[in-house]
Amino acid sequence: MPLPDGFLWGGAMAANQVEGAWRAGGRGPAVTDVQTYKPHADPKEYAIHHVVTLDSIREAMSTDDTTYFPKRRGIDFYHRYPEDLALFAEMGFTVLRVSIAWTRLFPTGEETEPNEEGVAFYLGLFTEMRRLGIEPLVTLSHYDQPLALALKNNCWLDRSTIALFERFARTCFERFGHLVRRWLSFNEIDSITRHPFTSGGIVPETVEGDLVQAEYTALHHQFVASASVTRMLHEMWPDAEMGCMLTALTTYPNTCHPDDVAATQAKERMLYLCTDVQAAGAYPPLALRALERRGVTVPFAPGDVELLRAHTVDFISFSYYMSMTESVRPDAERTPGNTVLGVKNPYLESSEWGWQIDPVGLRITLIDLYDRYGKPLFIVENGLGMRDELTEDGRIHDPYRIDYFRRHFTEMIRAVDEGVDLRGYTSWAPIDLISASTSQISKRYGFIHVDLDDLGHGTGERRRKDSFWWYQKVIASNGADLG
Ligand code: BGP
Repeated sequence: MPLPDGFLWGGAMAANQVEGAWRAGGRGPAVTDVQTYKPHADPKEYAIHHVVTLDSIREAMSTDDTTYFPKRRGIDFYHRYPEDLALFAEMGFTVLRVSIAWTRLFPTGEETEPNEEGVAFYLGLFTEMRRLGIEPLVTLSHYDQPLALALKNNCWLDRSTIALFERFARTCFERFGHLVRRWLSFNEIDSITRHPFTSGGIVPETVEGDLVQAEYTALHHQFVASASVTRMLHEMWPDAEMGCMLTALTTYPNTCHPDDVAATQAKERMLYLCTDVQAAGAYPPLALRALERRGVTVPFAPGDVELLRAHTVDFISFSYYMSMTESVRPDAERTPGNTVLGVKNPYLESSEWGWQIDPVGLRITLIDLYDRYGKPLFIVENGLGMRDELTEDGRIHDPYRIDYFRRHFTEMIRAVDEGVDLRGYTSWAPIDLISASTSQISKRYGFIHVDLDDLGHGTGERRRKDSFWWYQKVIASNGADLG
């Protein structure tokens, strides 16, 4: 069965992983600016670059170095976006997911008026996208919390950040709302419990008391902020839509032993907590009890429960790269995934970075989420990070990437055929960019190659890979031709 007419095809990226120009145009420092690249890190080390200390932050901010701070330079999308957008349009994109860097608009997060140079940049970006027939799908918060807030009060740990985020969101809706109709509040909002600095601006060593409590306190503040800006968007732009965004860490029992099944059930409950709150409007009782048993108290303020219930999202988006298993055996072999360490599934292949490739898992995830919430879905990240080789004649043959997408699209279409309401798909990523967890570019995701190495050497030249032409054909056929 073909995908519905109007199904949106495109790609996804994040400001902190592509823009570069970290001090241009009045941008203030973000937490991603202090994430270093450790050239000899074992590729299977995951999330190593999310770990910071006050000393490492101070040391990072004492230098303008961009060699070992790859997110400061990205792929220079800030200056090169017209060329990149033209390449995306050549593939036939009808949607492109990007994020707005909070500190381009509010350099410390606390200014009362936005930085007009930052506003002008995004106005230019979204206007050009619309000119090319590409709908912007915009993430408000994609890992680049204001560093000033992190150092001042641990950012999202402090409830005062909600009002600052509301000011940022209101500015975005006022200045870009005529160009952007689909928004996402927080990228992988669940990830704050895995890397609190990147997702919440929390510097672990400065947290008094239990770090897990701090993570869930900050997560609650983000839930409140998400519901608040959802209400704001609907008031300002009644036809616009707000989505939540989940890391779909699809997990199977490692064996049919009831203990493995029970452990998987308990894990899945916490994996769905964020969509339960943002899409269904409340913390499920069993999740609250699980938090309580962990010694975590959710800091509800008067009005929070009513706000969360009244202002749920219009659609659910998620990232899906891999799946994993859960086992009660302490000696079970583990392998990295997307900022997680899961028990290895013996039936699946792994990428060089250890992520287990599971196309059927995408269908399982789509059906699970639609079954659970009955809201429209949007796949906003899916892709394969691999090392690509340039041939003598400057070509990049990436059959492994075509195979990954072909198998995932096949399962995605099967899920739609089973009745899932899927609105669109943006691959991660349409163009090579800086990896979130390792700050490498050598972990290449794109249909477009960027001539840069992990330390920033190269021309930055863009080259179409074989997968570029394949994806162009897939989009032209609305998914019917995956050959
Ligand atoms: C997700 C992030 C993206 C992207 C992706 C790939 O967690 O939302 O920003 O980075 O993971 O992971 P990585 O870049 O670590 O390979």
